[in-house]
Amino acid sequence: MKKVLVLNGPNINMLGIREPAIYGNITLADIEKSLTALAKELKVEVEFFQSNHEGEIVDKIQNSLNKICGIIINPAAFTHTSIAIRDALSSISIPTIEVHISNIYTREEFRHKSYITAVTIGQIAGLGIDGYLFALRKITSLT
Ligand code: CA2
Repeated sequence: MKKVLVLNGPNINMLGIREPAIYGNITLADIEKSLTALAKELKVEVEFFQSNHEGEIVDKIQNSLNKICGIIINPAAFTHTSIAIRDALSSISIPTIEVHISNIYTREEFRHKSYITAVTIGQIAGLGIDGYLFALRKITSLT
């Protein structure tokens, strides 16, 4: 069965626990539960990985080679800083979609820049959990 990797970056484990004004009450467990249900419908396997450490995310991307057919990534704050994650995605060339829960373009200016989008198929921002679900549908249809 095809396998999609869902990668979440720093502090996403805190969703729903703090700052519900920006990210709502949804938790990472809720996101993973919804994706698991959709994956069943789409007949695709999903693997989840969340880390607060840039190097661990780079390692996970590198280790995906020949095991994973698509990546959904919310790099969180590393979106705006990480050339290392961008280079890792670029080096493996597995189809990737970038997701953000919030609309990063209506927030602080430092969030407007993504180092990641240029090495992805595209970016979804501001649609909450639905962004992850649409990304799974899209990546499954492409691979
Ligand atoms: O909107 C998104 O999905 C973000 O990737 C979320 C990141 C943020 O740094 C990006 O600019 C946009 C933050 C992840 C969650 O951070 C929390 C902060 C406080 C309380 C709970 C979560």
